[in-house]
Amino acid sequence: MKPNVLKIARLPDLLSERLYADYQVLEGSESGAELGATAADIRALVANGESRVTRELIGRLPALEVIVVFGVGYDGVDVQAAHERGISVTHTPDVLTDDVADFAMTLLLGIARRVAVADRFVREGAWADGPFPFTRKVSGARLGIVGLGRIGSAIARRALAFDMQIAYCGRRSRPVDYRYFATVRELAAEVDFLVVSANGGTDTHHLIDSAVLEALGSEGILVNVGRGSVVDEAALAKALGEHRLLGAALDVFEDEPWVHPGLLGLDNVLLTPHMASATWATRRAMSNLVVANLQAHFAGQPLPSPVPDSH
Ligand code: 8YV
Repeated sequence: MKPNVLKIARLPDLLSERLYADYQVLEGSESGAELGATAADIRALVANGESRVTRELIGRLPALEVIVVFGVGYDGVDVQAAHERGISVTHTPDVLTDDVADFAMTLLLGIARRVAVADRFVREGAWADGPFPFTRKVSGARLGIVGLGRIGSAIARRALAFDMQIAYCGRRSRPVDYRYFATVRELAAEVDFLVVSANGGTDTHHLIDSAVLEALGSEGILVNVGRGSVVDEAALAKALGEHRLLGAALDVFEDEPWVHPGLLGLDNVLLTPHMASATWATRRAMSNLVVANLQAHFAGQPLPSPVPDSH
């Protein structure tokens, strides 16, 4: 008999098709309220990086054995509640690192050189009336990275090719040549570009607040490819609207797909729909890793990419 799997997130068709082929798939919501008696037989839950898997949902699933996340971030999953019950949690690290780092540089260059605004300028015929205003130089500028994990380190490697001077902040200093700051505020005061590649969760909630934006200053640019919750979006919209910040480029938002209305009318902000890892190759690799984790679990084999106990 095929094991029962609960799917609570939108997943690429190529992954959904494989799940439907190998498992008895039920589609449900993050509350699980609609499941009724079917909840009793669910052995695996498939979510994505944005999903909320709460203690309540886990509590509704008495036979749950494994939670499989399609994404590297699992800040929405109550890992402690899962581990207390002996439920494993897996995610998809490494396979998306290059794409997210590539996209961070895309956003950084795109907002500094105002590519989206320049595109509109050409399309709207404004060029004939005069040249496009000058933009912000990237090569050689100072870059601050918030969260020097796998993705932050990959961003730093790319930025070195642009001769950027790299600094970072995080929970601890690492054995790297980049300058370390203990707080994000000190880091922001010393850089031209601040790139967020930090995890979400209570530790990093609104880490980028109005004080950090003020430290970054009116010549500073913010880029976020981590989690929307790390940035206080209302404070950011206000700072950008009052030109107390030069620009921001965001791929992630506090309440996706809702975007703070204060950001939508501004041309010093570049907005993309949480697409940093969304290339064909990487979504295929993430899908393969989800399938590999499920197969290993049901075969009693070690999981390829489990979430560690304390994170
Ligand atoms: C999403 C992400 O998971 O990996 C992560 O943590 O945020 C993304 O890759 C992806 O959008 C799937 O929903």
